[in-house]
Amino acid sequence: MRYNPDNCYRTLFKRYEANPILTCLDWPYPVNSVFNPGATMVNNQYLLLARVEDRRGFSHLCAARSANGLTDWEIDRQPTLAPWPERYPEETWGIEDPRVTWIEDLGLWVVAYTAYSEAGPLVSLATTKDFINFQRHGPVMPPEDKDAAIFPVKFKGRYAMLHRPVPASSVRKHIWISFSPDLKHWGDHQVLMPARTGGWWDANKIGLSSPPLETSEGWLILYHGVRETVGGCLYRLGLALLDKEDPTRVLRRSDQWIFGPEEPYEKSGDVGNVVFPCGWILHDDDLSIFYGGADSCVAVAIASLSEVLEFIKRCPER
Ligand code: BMA
Repeated sequence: MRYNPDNCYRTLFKRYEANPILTCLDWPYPVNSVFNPGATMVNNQYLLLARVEDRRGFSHLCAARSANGLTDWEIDRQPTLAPWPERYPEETWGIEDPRVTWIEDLGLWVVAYTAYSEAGPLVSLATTKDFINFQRHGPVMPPEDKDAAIFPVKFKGRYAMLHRPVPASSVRKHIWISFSPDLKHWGDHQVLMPARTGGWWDANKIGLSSPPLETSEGWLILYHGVRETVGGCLYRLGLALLDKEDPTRVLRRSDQWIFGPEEPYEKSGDVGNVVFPCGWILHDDDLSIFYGGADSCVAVAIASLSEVLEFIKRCPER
């Protein structure tokens, strides 16, 4: 396959000039780092549910709210959702990387997060109606599995979830889709989008970034590809499009990454060369991704959704 310069992205997502928007210095209590936030709108405010790493190395989730999604963040004075290992032993080493989905049917947000158990990372769910009180639903995927998010609607009466299991017997780690009648019991597991092989930027290991976004063209998927190099891993982002009625069908997938570590706050930090969004918010035509930079801070980049859709429609069919 040839490289097609006509379909090179220029800059789809433009960084906010005052990035990063949140760091550990903004936190009302001592923490090591603040990154990989889930995102949603609550009462007309942007709400980021950030992963916050304490100085033991364990993470919890903490909410930050702002009217414009850029400045004047009000941060909860204490952890919003803290690991509860006494009751939920899978949370022994913390909870990480929340993806937040509003489920109209239930009148609830579902938070899919990584629980870091002694047996490895796994997927847990919690629901909330206010980001103050949460109901835990416990683990829904055994270890090792992470990068999960729920679709906001049901398909033929079933919820659907994207996630990324890690098989012991293969170096390749793909994005899977699974279905559930009740958010608790999951089945019909299948590979949705495989990691590529060889020299590709997204060879061997990929994972969902933000939750699937419903658009006029289908479900827009933002995912990360992890490239292993002699200098360490590079986390970059690609796009895909799924059929609106049948999310097991991948319609398009970008050959090129569309966003990668370029700025100092993305290239250096606790884990350098990482951009890692767990949420995005659409406002009119503005699509904002909220992402962790180098496992240390939170930043935002904004694209025009219509340009993103124009781009993905020019990407190869699957
Ligand atoms: C992944 C997750 C992310 C993290 C990334 C880079 O496996 O743990 O939370 O940002 O690695 O360290």
